[in-house]
Order: sequence, then structure tokens, then C-alpha cells
Amino acid sequence: MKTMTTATPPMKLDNAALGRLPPAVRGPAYDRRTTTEGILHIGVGGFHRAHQAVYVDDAIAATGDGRWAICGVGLLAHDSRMRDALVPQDCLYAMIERGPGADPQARVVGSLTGFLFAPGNAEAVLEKMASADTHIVSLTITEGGYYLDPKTGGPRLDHPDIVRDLQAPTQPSTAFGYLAEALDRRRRQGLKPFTVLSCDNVQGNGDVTRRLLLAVAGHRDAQLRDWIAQNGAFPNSMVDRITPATTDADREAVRDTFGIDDAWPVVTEPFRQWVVEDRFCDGRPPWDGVGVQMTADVRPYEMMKIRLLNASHSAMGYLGLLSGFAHIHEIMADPLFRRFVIEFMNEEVTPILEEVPGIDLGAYKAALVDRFSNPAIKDQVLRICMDGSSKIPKFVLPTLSEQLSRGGPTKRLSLVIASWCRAMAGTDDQGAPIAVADPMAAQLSERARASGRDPRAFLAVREVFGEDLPQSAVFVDQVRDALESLHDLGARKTLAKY
Ligand code: CS2
Repeated sequence: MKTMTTATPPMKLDNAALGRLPPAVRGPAYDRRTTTEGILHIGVGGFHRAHQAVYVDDAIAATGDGRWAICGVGLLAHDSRMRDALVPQDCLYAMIERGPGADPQARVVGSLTGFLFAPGNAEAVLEKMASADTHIVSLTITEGGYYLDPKTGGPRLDHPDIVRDLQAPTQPSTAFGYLAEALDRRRRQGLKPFTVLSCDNVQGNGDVTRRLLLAVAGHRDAQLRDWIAQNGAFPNSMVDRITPATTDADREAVRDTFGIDDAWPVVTEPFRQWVVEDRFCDGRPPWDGVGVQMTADVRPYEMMKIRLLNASHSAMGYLGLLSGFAHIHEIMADPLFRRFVIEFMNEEVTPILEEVPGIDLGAYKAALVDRFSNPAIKDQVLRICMDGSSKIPKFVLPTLSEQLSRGGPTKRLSLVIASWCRAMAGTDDQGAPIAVADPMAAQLSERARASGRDPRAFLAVREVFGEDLPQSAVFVDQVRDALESLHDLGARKTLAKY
């Protein structure tokens, strides 16, 4: 890896810097001043900036169609940090791709041209969403942002956040409150609805978004609901790019290696994939030519990705955390773990997957093992383990339910649940404290501790496990056996046994 040795101080990133980026850094191949913001994106984190924003950057560069720049929106209090980092640098940022054994590649992404921080500023966000220039509102609001009820598969309209938005519809706080109010304004102004494009790891993410939004809109006004149902569009999409949380070491590396002073760069792997249903009601960027796979039915791709990649992450994550690992590639370097992940995918997940058009599943899984093993991105185990209360029901439990109903193998899947329970109890196999971030952490930890060696108190958390799974004696027995083994032997020795 080459290091900048010049005495010049690192370059602050902003529009003025674009004309004189260091030679190793690629900049946007178009004039940002000629673009308009046709996309409003809620949830500007690392993933959006390493994924959708890059495809948009490529599409504008390839075609010169500048109608698709992105205005980011932050809905959560902590999004003020992203605003404070991005706005002073004209929303430019460096994206660093790190592959195993290769020099990192740097690129400054130009497609994000604005950022609105919503708390205290709802009107500006709503006006922007309601403007005729906005054609797409896209979302990365995390799995938990969809308020799904595992009991019914429908939206949790009784969730306090949703209730608040239903009571004060013109001062929303959730993505769905914003969408409903903005769409109502568009309807009244005689505009088309924008397409709502979900980019989260939720099976049927577009369908789920539609269901929840129609429920919220219907609560306000049946006419609004019908208008959205008839005229709106909610394509499903499968998104993929492993993007760790940015660390101070990453910021330093961007400064030292590339000579750029970026308050919040994003570090990611070379691989990226996006499969999107081609159903947009108000136009879309020319994505076809830049590697986005536009398709009629995204279901098999989503299922493959969420059940293999995301579920394997959860599988490695909790067992790895108990064994004291901090990074995913370190877990994969341990032969016992590596074998477990491969068998987890082959024996317990693959049998329930459908045929995926154009994909060789064997090659796909081999590529996953390589991606998980990439030492250059240093993906954090704690990032993977956070928010299990909304990830596990989407990544792992559907496979468990399907396998149980067909009498298929579930031993490894059950071990993953046991390892989550064991980790939420708060200490690893050496007795060191572990703190997993989760909105339900307090309740889950309390239940995990109460469970001890018997998982029933933990499995009784209905918001996570629903009604049916905890009734399965096979499942409960397998989780109990796994939990006992984790207590007696620890995670590594348990894996040796499996
Ligand atoms: C991860 C995902 O958060 C998680 O648990 O599995 O963030 C994963 O890295 C991405 O979905 C990769 O596309």
C-alpha cells in the first residue's frame, strides 16, 4: 500500500476540491451543478453511501442524465452527526473499496447533493418530498423500521411511534408518517405519487412497505389509501454490499493513504449487487447499464441473500462474540467456525431455497465464504450482532419455521438462537462482559438471564418469536440442548460437537 509522503496537508473535501483530487482518487465524472435531486433517501448510513448512491453516481456519469441526484434525510436524533459531517463537505465523501490482498481503491462519490435533518425541520422535508422534482423516495431504515408484527405478518399499528404519527399526521417522526403526509400533499396538488423504494434486508421489502403505508394512510383517509394503492409503486429489491461501521482508523487511513480529510468516509468490499423490480410510477434512473439487475420478480434473489448471507452473519456473530472474536474474518479463519457456517448454509438453508434465475448457488455460497473471510474490511462482530430483535425474525426464524414444518434439519439454526440467548445474558465464554445494542436489549437480557439453561423465558418474547415457534417441542428441545452445551462447554467446543 502506498502512503502519501508529500508535505502538503490532507485535502478537505468539498466542491472546490473536486478539480484537484489526488491522482489515485477518482471523482464524479459529471458536473454536479447540472444535477437536480430526483431521489430523496431516508437513512443515509454507510450502506446507502456504499451502495445505492454509487449506482446513481455511475448512472449519472454513464448517461449524463442529471435528474437523479440524491437528497439525504435523517429522521433520527443521531443523524445530526451525519449532517454535521457531510454538509460542510458539500455532501461529498470518499468510498474506499478494500479487497483481500489488493491495494485499496478510492473514489469520491458525487450523487448525494443535499442533506436534510428532519427533527425540528419536518416541513422542509415534507415540502421536498411533495415537490414535482422528487420521483423516488428510497429507504434504508433498518429491519426494525418496518414495525412488523411476527404474530400477524402485518404492521404494528399499535406501536407508540406509529400511534404518535397517526395522531399528529402533519408532524410525523417515522418514515411512514412522512410518506403518508407527503403523498397526501402530492395528491392534493394533482401530482403523481413518487415510487417508494425500500433497500432494507426484509423479504418482500416493497410489499411490506406498501402494506404498512396503506394501513397508515387508510387510518387517515380512505381516499388517500385508494389513491396510493392505485397509482403508487413499491418495487421489491435485493441489496448487497458488506459495509462495516467507519472507524477512526479508517479516517486516518483515508488521510494517510489518499491525502483526503473526510469527516465520514465509507469503507466497503469490492463486491456489490442490486436486483430491483422494474415497477416505478414516476420514472427511474438509467440503472440498467451500470450493473443493476432490473427484473420482474425479485423474490428468489431476496430469499437467497437474506437466508444465506444475513443469516450466516447472525450465525457467526453470536457464536463468535461468545468466543471473544471482534471481527468476522477472524471467525472465518477458525476452521471450526468456517465449517459450521458452510454446513449451516448447505444442510439447513439451501434445501428451502427456490431455483434462482441465472445463479449457481454453489458458486454463490463459495463467494460468500470468500467475502466473509476478507481481512481487509474488518467487519465488526458487534455490528452484526446489534438489533437481533428485528434481524433474527427476518434472517433466521422463517427458515426455522419452514424446516420444522417439513421435518427438516434445524439443529444448527436452533444453536444460533441459543447463542443469541446466551450472548444477551451479557457475558462471553471467558466471563467478560458483552453489550449488544438492541432497542429491546433490556427485555431480552432480562429474559436471557431468567432463562439460564432453559430457554423458555427467552423464547416467550412474542414480539420476536411469535406464537407458533415456541410451541414446537423439537425446536425448544434443540435450543435447550444447545444452551446447556454453551453453558457447559462454551461456543467453540459446542461447535466441535456439532
Ligand atoms: C448484516 C448486513 O447487519 C447485518 O446483520 O448481515 O448488514 C450485511 O452486511 C449486508 O446486508 C450485506 O449486504
